[in-house]
Amino acid sequence: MKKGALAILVHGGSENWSPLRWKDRFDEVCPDRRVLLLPDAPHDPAEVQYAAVWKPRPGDLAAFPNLRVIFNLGAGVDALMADNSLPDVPLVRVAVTDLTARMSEYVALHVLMHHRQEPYLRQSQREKHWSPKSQWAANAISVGVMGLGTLGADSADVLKRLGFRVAGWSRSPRTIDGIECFHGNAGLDPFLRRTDILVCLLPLTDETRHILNRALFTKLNRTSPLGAPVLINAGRGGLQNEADILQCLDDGTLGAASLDVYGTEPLPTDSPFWTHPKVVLTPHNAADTDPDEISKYVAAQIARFEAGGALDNVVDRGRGY
Ligand code: NDP
Ligand code: OXD
Repeated sequence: MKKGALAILVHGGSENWSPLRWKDRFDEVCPDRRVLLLPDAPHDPAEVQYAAVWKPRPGDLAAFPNLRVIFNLGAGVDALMADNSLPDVPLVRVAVTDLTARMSEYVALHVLMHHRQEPYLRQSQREKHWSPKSQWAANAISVGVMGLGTLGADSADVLKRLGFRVAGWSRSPRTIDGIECFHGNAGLDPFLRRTDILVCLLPLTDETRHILNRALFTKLNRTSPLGAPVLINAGRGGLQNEADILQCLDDGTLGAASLDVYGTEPLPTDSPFWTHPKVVLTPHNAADTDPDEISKYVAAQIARFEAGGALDNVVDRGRGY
């Protein structure tokens, strides 16, 4: 007998968010269940017990009266939390080794890129002229990671193993071997004061919206070997005040920025970020959600849940992440 249906609602735009690819993967890992690719698949809303979603339209999920669990197909749930009609059922997010490793690759790549002066060296290459500046050691650079959750803690560990002096900042106290841990409002200023490269891996919540602003940037270490502090944001665009970032790059408060996420995505063609000489952009692909891995993760969670087990990585709606 077929079990309760799984509805797929995916609105991504890039290749890994191809709805058909997700449908194929879920058909394979949930052979005993109807997998409905919405909005087009004919269905009775009452048959849907599970939803696997990425940026569904507000109100979409309220249509299913027998929904038991919502699986967000990414780590960040800010888009779902903004839906006032979100059904009051467990909301599970992605926290898997595959995604975590991808984010740590991105963070290591961009920290090393700024540390090793790659933008300057590539420019020199194009100009066919070397004039290398002195290269400091990794242990001369303090990296500060905002967010010490699944992604931040792993990135911090990878950076530590590369030799950087690493600190992290979280909401509640954390202890991580070899990482100087700060937390809460009281911990923010001392965390910023020692930071040469700021990596942001926070979730977007009411508390963190626009936290990356001029007032925060001015508190970063002004005596870094890099000359001026560097910002790397792979959390969410809503964490950053983009006008402040541009002004701070122009007046030297910031030396450079790597941005993966933006207030409006895709980044509008008239954004000054595209051509800014101190900015390195990526298209919100710091850590892609892999349909093969994540469909298996969701299917395993459903199987465990139906056998009476607990769901993993359930979002705390009060905290917003
Ligand atoms: P987690 O929920 O595991 O970790 C969140 C961390 O942020 C925790 O350490 C938490 O503190 C901290 N935090 C939350 N609110 C505050 C606050 N107000 N003050 C200080 N610290 C705070 O999330 P993940 O690590 O899995 O993911 C982080 C974010 O990365 C996602 O929400 C998403 O937005 C983004 N992301 C981006 C991707 C991309 O491709 N660009 C891909 C995947 C995720 P505490 O430890 O005390 O709870
Ligand atoms: C996520 C993302 O949250 O890809 O997983 O942004």
